[in-house]
Amino acid sequence: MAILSILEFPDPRLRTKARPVAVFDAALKKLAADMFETMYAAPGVGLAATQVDVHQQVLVADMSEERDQPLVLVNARILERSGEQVYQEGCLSFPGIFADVTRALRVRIAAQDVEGHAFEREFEGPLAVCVQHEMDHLAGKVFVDHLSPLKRSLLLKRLEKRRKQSA
Ligand code: K1U
Ligand code: ZN
Repeated sequence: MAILSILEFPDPRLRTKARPVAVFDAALKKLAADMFETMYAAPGVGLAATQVDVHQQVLVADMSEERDQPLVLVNARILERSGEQVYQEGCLSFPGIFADVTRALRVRIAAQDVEGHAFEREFEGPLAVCVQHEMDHLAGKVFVDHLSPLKRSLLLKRLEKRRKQSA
């Protein structure tokens, strides 16, 4: 396994739309394993392939306390969304920046596992937030795109300031 480097905003590669996975081979299993290792090391609770400069529809997540409930979704699509929630989100591509984002409370997803087996699953609460956040990455979208222009520019200034301080 390997720890991959994570693209940081405003890297234009974060705007790439991921392609569906067509081949379920050993390379895909290695990508998922490397993404888990990268996510746990960061540390993070989710990671999209886009963030490690791989433009295929693969995301991983684990929001459990014990970090023992790994989830991989390949070619995920939202079948239904319901309700609304506001959750304070972070993003490994925006280190040190957090913002309240409004998203669906519940999503029903159709996806495949790394073997190519199709399944459907409903997510609710924080895990539903994480899945939607990662699916946004795969569509070339980032969490600050959900904010007002004023809030977004304040956060981006904060990100710039943090970068200057740590340079
Ligand atoms: O996609 C990413 O950049 C990962 C991101 C996922 C996410 C977090 C919160 C809400 C929605 C999506 C992160 O993991 S940021 C880091 C983080 O939230 C965290 C890290 C360690 C412990 C607990 C949380
Ligand atoms: Zn993110």
